[in-house]
Amino acid sequence: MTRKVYGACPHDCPDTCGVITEVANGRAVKFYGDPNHPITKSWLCAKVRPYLDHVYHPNRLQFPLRRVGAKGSGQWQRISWDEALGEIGRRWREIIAQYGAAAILPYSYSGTLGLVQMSAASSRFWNRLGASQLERAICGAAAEFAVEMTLGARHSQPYDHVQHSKLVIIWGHNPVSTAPHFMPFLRAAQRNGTQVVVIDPRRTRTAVGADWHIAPKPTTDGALALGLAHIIVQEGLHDEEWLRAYTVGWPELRARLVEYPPQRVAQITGVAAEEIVKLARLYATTQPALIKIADGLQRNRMGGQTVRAICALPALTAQYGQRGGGLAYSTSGYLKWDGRSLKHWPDCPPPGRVVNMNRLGAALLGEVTNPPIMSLFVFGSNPAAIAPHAGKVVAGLRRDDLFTVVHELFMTDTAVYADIVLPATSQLEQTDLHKAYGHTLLSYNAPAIPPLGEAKSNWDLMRLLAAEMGFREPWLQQTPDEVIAEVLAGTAAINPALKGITLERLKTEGSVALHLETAVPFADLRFPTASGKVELYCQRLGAQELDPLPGYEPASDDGTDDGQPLNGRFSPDLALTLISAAAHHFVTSTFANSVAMLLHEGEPFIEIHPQDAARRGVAQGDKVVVANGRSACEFVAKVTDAVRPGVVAAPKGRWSQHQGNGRNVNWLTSDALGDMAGQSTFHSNTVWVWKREA
Ligand SMILES: Nc1nc2c(c(=O)[nH]1)N[C@H]1C(S)=C(S)[C@@H](COP(=O)(O)OP(=O)(O)OC[C@H]3O[C@@H](n4cnc5c(=O)[nH]c(N)nc54)[C@H](O)[C@@H]3O)O[C@H]1N2
Ligand SMILES: Nc1nc2c(c(=O)[nH]1)N[C@H]1C(S)=C(S)[C@@H](COP(=O)(O)OP(=O)(O)OC[C@H]3O[C@@H](n4cnc5c(=O)[nH]c(N)nc54)[C@H](O)[C@@H]3O)O[C@H]1N2
Ligand code: SF4
Ligand SMILES: [Mo]
Repeated sequence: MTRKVYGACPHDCPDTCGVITEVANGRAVKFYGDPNHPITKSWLCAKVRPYLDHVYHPNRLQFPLRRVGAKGSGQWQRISWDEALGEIGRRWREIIAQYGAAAILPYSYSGTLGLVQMSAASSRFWNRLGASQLERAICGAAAEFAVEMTLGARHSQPYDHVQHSKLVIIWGHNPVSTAPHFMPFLRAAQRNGTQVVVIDPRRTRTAVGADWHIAPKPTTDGALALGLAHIIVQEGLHDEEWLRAYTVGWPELRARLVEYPPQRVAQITGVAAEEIVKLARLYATTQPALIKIADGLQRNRMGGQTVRAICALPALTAQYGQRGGGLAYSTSGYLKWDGRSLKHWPDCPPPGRVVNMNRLGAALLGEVTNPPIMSLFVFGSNPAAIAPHAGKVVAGLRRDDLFTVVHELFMTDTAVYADIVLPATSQLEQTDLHKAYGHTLLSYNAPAIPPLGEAKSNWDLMRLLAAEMGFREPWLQQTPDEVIAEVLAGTAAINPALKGITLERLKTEGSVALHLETAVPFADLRFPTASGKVELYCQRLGAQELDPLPGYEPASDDGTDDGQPLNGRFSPDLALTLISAAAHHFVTSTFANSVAMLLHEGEPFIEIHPQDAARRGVAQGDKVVVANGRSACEFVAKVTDAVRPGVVAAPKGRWSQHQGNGRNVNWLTSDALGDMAGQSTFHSNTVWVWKREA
């Protein structure tokens, strides 16, 4: 007898696929895409198709472990859950007595994106405890902020509206790998004549399938956007009437555009002036025109302003509010969970101080004081592998006086340094509710199998921790379904998008579409900003001492470790810019311990342009050192013109424990913050490359 269980893919991906697990005798035997899901349409990506290998991976952690050797030595002793919780409670009570609860830092991110296992589990208990707050700025903080400041909300076209677009500019985004279910819609549109332009310093899988690939220097896209705007205005291709009616600050922006003639923009971006002119004309005369972005574009020091400048283009050409036109970024703004019912703020002590997750290493090493961080609790994230400046993160994790607990499915680069490791359930073993950032369906995930070994879900662990700390509030002890029901009810009271959507319906139907008045974002041309218009000039940015107009400034990394001199080790004219974008077969570091995925990805490699390789005496397949003031890592060179000269690329997500000298690409990345919202700056790091002598 097999049983079918409906669920949702929990991983950090805009598609949030509907999945079906077939279960026989308590074991999952088949796993596939839900044929009735309008986005998934029965197929899953290469990463998640063999999901049962992930769930039943021989290295799954199944029991609590206590460190017995030195930190990082890999010597463990199996303990019971009671012992583990007792030790955590005892250590925390000591820390709280001496330093206060803010000395405890929970660190979690996108292992799962569920309402219960991510959102409730990363807020309720920690708020009640009064722990430090984590500024969740590692991914798309600057773009989210820039879009909200400019347009008022993150609203985006459904994938299938691309059939109405005559032109699609995919800008610093690689959906073939990172939003795969958008691609069949795009390909269908292309067959009907839609033109596709990709703007990316790398010839990505997405760029290969485009009509035109433009490869600017990283971090210069803001100038490129302003250069396009310059030409559009100069040639009178803009819509003056629309700008006057629906924007704030058009005269000011217009004055600024004078600074961005094609020759100057060509110099900044490395894109030929003729190409810039051609793209401006194409964009302004081929409508509806859609600009599709994600977060890679803004993972640098100019990310916020870059997104602001791009947001101005659909305003110049009156593309907002058009079916198939405007900006496609994220659908997350349609449904924001009611903070009160989700997080229970009013029932908690005042929020603890905020620690930016991009500064984890620095924070552990003393940047954060009063109180210092004395305990770190990691779940749903692998900071030793995914946070910038990993050398600092690892040095922090090695601190003898830091009490570290890691709740994980696997012995990751982070878990290796824990004092206590707790086993976590996979999505097949837990209950959750998922909203997507690429579409507007809400999906219920029912548990298909019992937890492996003694694994517990994030939420069940939070319930146990709350009990251990003596917190008796019922909202800390709810079942997952009770959490979902409470948050749905609280959110429905303030957001009509949930009209008619109940837990019962979600449980029987699996996926339910949000109730939106129209699928076309900003169809009524009323923008939920302070002014009700597109804010080309944004007062609120000015108030934060940020440029209130979209602009561009050169902003490169110096490749140093917090400004420490490079001591002549690296010659400035041999510097390269390192991008570490999404790997096709991993989701950041998830699946990077799968033998099959590792075979697909091959050895840890760095892509380098033939000119740059020749200058350094590097040939195809050579072992190379990639270094800067922060660290030195080992890769194999892939010599290819898929990267533009001056740029090297090594995908994110590799585990350090699987790589050359035990250091993955994040040993090289900078923990400097971007121009807005504490954004990470992974895609614009200065490095030097040379051939490794045998
Ligand atoms: N297969 C796979 N899918 C994923 C992920 C994964 O790791 N693997 N990660 C998930 C996550 S966490 C996220 S946030 C999304 C991200 O989704 P994307 O934003 O699509 O992913 P990235 O690969 O980070 O960046 C996209 C592209 O930006 C380019 N880029 C970098 N710097 C610049 C620049 O300055 N200008 C321009 N024009 N382009 C630039 C990179 O070369 C890259 O090809 O994907 C999600 N989906
Ligand atoms: N160099 C470089 N680094 C980057 C980026 C980049 O572009 N370049 N991108 C950044 C971005 S956009 C993001 S979003 C981050 C993502 O970084 P993370 O949020 O850390 O994501 P993952 O690497 O997927 O690690 C998630 C971990 O959670 C575990 N996990 C999964 N489900 C559960 C669960 O239910 N409970 C518990 N306790 N654990 C679970 C998984 O086993 C995995 O080890 O990485 C960032 N790092
Ligand atoms: S990672 Fe994305 S494309 Fe793959 S199954 Fe999950 S939601 Fe679907
Ligand atoms: Mo992300």
